Amino acid sequence: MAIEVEGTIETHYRNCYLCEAVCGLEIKTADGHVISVRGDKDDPLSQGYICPKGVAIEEMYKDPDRLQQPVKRSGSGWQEIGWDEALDFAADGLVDVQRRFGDDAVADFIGNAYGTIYGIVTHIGYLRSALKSRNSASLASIDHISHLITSALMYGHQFLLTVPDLDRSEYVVMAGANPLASNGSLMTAPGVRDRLKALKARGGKLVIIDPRRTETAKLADTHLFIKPGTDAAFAAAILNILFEEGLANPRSLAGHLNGLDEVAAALKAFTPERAEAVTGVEANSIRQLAREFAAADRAVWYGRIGTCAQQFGAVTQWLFSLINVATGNLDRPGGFMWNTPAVDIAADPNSDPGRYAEWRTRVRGLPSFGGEAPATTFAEEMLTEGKGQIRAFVCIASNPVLSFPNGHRLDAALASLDFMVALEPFITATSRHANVILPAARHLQCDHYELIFHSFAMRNMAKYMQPALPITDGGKHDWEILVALGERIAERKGLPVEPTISPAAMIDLTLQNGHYGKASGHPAALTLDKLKDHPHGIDLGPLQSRLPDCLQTADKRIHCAPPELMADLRRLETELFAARSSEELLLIGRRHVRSKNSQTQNCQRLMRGRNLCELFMHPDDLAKRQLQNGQMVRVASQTGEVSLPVAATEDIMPGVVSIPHGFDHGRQGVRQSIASEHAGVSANDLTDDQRVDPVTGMAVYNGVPVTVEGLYQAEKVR
Ligand SMILES: Nc1nc2c(c(=O)[nH]1)N[C@H]1C(S)=C(S)[C@@H](COP(=O)(O)OP(=O)(O)OC[C@H]3O[C@@H](n4cnc5c(=O)[nH]c(N)nc54)[C@H](O)[C@@H]3O)O[C@H]1N2
Ligand SMILES: Nc1nc2c(c(=O)[nH]1)N[C@H]1C(S)=C(S)[C@@H](COP(=O)(O)OP(=O)(O)OC[C@H]3O[C@@H](n4cnc5c(=O)[nH]c(N)nc54)[C@H](O)[C@@H]3O)O[C@H]1N2
Ligand code: SF4
Ligand SMILES: [Mo]
Repeated sequence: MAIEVEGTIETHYRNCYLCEAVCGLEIKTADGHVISVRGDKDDPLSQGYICPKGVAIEEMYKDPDRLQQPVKRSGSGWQEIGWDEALDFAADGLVDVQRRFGDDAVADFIGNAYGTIYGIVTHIGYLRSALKSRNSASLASIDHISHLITSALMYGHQFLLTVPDLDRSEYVVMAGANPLASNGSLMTAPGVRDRLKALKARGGKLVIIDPRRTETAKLADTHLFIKPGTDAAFAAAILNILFEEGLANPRSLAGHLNGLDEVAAALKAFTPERAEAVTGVEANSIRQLAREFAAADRAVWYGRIGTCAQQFGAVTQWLFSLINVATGNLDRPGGFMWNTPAVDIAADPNSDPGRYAEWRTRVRGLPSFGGEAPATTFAEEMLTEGKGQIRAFVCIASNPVLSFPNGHRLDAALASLDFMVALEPFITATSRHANVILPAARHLQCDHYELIFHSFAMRNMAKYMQPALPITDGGKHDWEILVALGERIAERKGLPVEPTISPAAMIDLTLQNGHYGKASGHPAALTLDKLKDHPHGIDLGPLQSRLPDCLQTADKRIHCAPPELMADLRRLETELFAARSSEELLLIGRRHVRSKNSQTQNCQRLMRGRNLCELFMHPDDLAKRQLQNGQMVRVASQTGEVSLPVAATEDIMPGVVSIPHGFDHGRQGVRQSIASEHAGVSANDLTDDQRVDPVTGMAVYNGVPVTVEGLYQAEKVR
């Protein structure tokens, strides 16, 4: 059992829900309150590790700004209403818009928080099958679609996502990732600092490619500054060297590949000298890295948000995967590997393998992917009149006004809608536009199976968590809200109301039939009941090689040269290698241990200390503009401008500036009191929804041209 009773104090084992590391927590509760949170030393993956955000869960649990029940917006402000009334009102509003303007007039979006709310993953389809709108989108196009499309086109399924097997690697290259701040992404590696230190202790090497000398770069053996947005040129040059110097050796992969020669031929023009001119990395450093990587025993080349959320995100992730393929490091211990999840979404025959460009969006003609539209099209689809215009929106577990590129345009678009519903526990910069807000019960009141993040873990793992605290106030789970809303919409539209089962029951069935399930004959014989008896989670061993069985391409081979990505090499030639002004500053993002997207700024404990929302800039760039450290500056881009203090640092490349995202909770109507006091500005008032990776519609958060000018001196703002 998950609960050991010690007097009135109960101990619960859960996972932290604030980042992808999903650290195991030991939570003590008494009389309906959390009294302590610490790392669970018996969690097989995190082994007691916890960061400051994990500890802050205690304060976040009792946040007084959190909505206790649904609220409806009226002329005189927000009014608390009962669940039945709220759900009827939401369904009426959405169906009314669909009756008047067609099904596609209602859009939906599921954002970041869904990764740690498994019931949204299991039951989002219930709402969508009632809405029947093609304007459905998810986090993919603002987070990881470049990775999904690479897996879909190369391996046959978007969820065949590969992870760096850090714990067994001898040579790790990380580009566009700063796991010491983020704790890792598409790489569930709690306590990553210790894992990287262990790599070095066993004689391994860590190489970081990043326009900023990050916390992770400071730990690395080699750090290469790269000009933002140019990683595709860098990776193409690496592959070119591997092919030209005869260093390519796919080893045991050789029999499973299609098209590698075609890639080699297409990359001939991408020499290290040309890459140097574009990336700012010396040709000799590129050569040395290619040779060392090829010579290393068990190496992995990994890229994350900095190389995904940029103009050539898809091509970059594809080339990175090919570097692993060409050196025989795919599916190899210590290389780029697939997890073998206990609940394997890629193995579900009903899952979308990542169908590409089945249709194109109305206004800009961007391709659909996996049945979804790129979320970066939503503002224009809301603002552009005509048949198919979006006029209502269901926003789930997300704060897109602060997270989408060109957030202030989306802000205006949301204000223009006929109707909006938010599944969200706060009145945020986004949900303030809703007609009705449906707040789910707190994470700690919900059961949870670690469906998404254990699929990217450094070991195969299964963990089910029972609620730590009961739902006392008539609250609902997100999945119950999705079902209740879906049912009401279906009834109103005269569609059949489908029966459903709980997320836990679904997981139980899939577990039993999965890789380690009772039905498979695996000795672990997993069932949900068995997981309930192991509250710290069950360790299912190190990552295993899965080729060729896991492949879902028709010919069961790895497609190295997907035409959709090969075609984009031409854009690389024409756009990336075109001459650029050396005077422009390029904006990139940044993450800090003390903040998580827009979710943690209402927590006093995390907001104490130095202001995080500063512009990082190289001292030479300050001097050129006669700016002083700490001074207020105005940063302007093609889409907007923001004013914030500048912090001089030699850790950032000259010509590059950085602002973290998720700030600016000071807007009128936001009810997050601590966050509003420390408002800061939104980096996404500078990013541009019109400047996306055209292959996928992926948002470009990194490499945004901006100008910076001084406002007034530091004394006046401090
Ligand atoms: N400039 C710039 N912009 C970026 C990025 C960047 O690097 N730079 N990164 C991008 C990335 S990778 C991401 S993932 C996105 C994140 O973008 P979003 O999807 O907006 O994620 P969050 O800001 O984390 O907001 C999550 C919301 O979920 C709500 N929430 C919390 N718990 C629950 C719950 O139990 N149920 C429900 N229904 N809701 C809940 C929170 O209150 C919050 O409003 O931002 C993107 N935007
Ligand atoms: N503390 C904390 N942890 C988080 C989050 C958070 O907000 N705070 N967010 C979570 C989410 S939603 C995600 S998706 C993950 C992301 O996890 P990571 O991918 O590790 O995210 P970042 O820490 O933003 O690191 C991105 C790095 O890319 C660099 N970069 C920017 N542009 C370029 C470029 O053009 N080329 C190269 N090579 N590098 C570039 C940046 O300088 C930065 O160091 O983190 C998760 N964990
Ligand atoms: S590293 Fe991430 S999952 Fe672990 S305690 Fe911190 S916020 Fe939570
Ligand atoms: Mo993300």
